[in-house]
This record gives sequence, C-alpha cells and structure tokens, in this order.
Amino acid sequence: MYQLYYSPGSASLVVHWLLLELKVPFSLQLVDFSSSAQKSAEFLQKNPLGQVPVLFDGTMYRTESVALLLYLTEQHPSAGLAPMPGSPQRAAFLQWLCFLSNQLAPTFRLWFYPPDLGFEQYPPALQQQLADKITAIWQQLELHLQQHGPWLCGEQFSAADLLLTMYMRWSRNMPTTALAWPALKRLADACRARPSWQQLNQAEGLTEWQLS
Ligand SMILES: N[C@@H](CCC(=O)N[C@@H](CS)C(=O)NCC(=O)O)C(=O)O
Repeated sequence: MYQLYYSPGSASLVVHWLLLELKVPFSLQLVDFSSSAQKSAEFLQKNPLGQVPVLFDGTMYRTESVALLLYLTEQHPSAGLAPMPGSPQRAAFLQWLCFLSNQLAPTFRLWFYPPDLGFEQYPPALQQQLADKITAIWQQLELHLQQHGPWLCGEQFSAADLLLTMYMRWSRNMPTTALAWPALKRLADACRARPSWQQLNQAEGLTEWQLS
C-alpha cells in the first residue's frame, strides 16, 4: 500500500489526485508546514530537500511529483492515465510533463518562495516579472490547447492534465488566474468535473476556485 506525505494544495496534490484516479489503496501522512515538519530530521531522511510530495511505495521513499506521475501511471497502466511507451502520444505526454515541470513549476516556486532568492518580499518589479512569465506560459498553453486540444495530449486525457490543473489552481490569487484563458478553463472544468476532484478537495480541506 502506498503512503503519501502531503501538504494540502501543494505539489503533492497531483500525486494524491492520481492515486484517487488510479483507485489504488493508499494512506495520507500530513506534513505540517506550520510547524516546519518538512525540515525535521525525520522528514529530511525521506527527502533531503525537505519538500513534499514523498511517496513510500512499500520499498523506498520516492520524490519529485512528475517522476511520481510517470512511475505510478506505468505501475498501473490499465487505468489508462498515460499513453504508454511505444504509443503514438507518448512523446507528447513526456513533452508536456517536462514543459510544465521545467517552465511553470520553477517560476511558481519562485513566486511562492521569495526566500529562495534571499528576499523576505519581492520588490514590485521582480514580482511583476514573475507574474508576466507565468502569464506568457498560460498564453503558450492556451494556443496549444486551441490548436491541438482539448487535452494536452490531444484527444487523450492523461495525468498531464491533472498536473496542469494543479498549477492552474496555484494561480487563483494572482492578478490574472489561468481560468481567464478559455481553452485552459475548459480543460480545468473538465478535470474538476471528475468525482476524484471532490474527493481530493474534501480530503485536503480545499476550497474551489473561480474566475474572479
Ligand atoms: N520539484 C518538486 C518541488 C516540490 C516543492 O517545491 N514542494 C513544496 C510545496 S509546493 C514544498 O514542499 N515546500 C516546503 C518547503 O520548501 O519548505 C516536486 O515537483 O515534487
């Protein structure tokens, strides 16, 4: 049975969501950020970076959300949540997972963690630059979805769409939320219509997000 170390709404969300979609047994271990539990000696043994998600798979503690998406979808291929190696859509699946984790995730990390760059609070110009960079990425994704959607991998829904929806949720308190882009909103609405989304929100105590 899997054990997921998580913090509500954080990068562990997509792994939690995927486990629900896969309908495999798992348990949740809350990592309490308010008491810096992610930096405790015990947790650092599981992930020396002091970050969630961490997944115990019965053998090892494994980290990195995108690696976990690849790992879990390959472990449970019958769920059909990823084009498998050798299938025509596999390259697109890998491309979009890497795009999201290389472009969007590091920019969001900087947005949410000014101390990573030595700031308590960003100077307004730097904050604006980060917001602009995220906006440019939404724009690029919107164009892709309009031309090749409705999902990131075209006609095939996949775990990459869950990952994108998690990142979109992170923009909910930004000056422009990702829901302002119509094809992105359609994708997020379709993902949020899945029963697993309600289960996830309930389990993590999250509130829904809207176009403000
Ligand atoms: N590349 C990692 C990033 C994980 C990450 O940044 N997690 C954040 C939550 S979104 C975290 O654990 N932050 C706690 C901290 O840095 O103290 C992944 O995708 O798994």
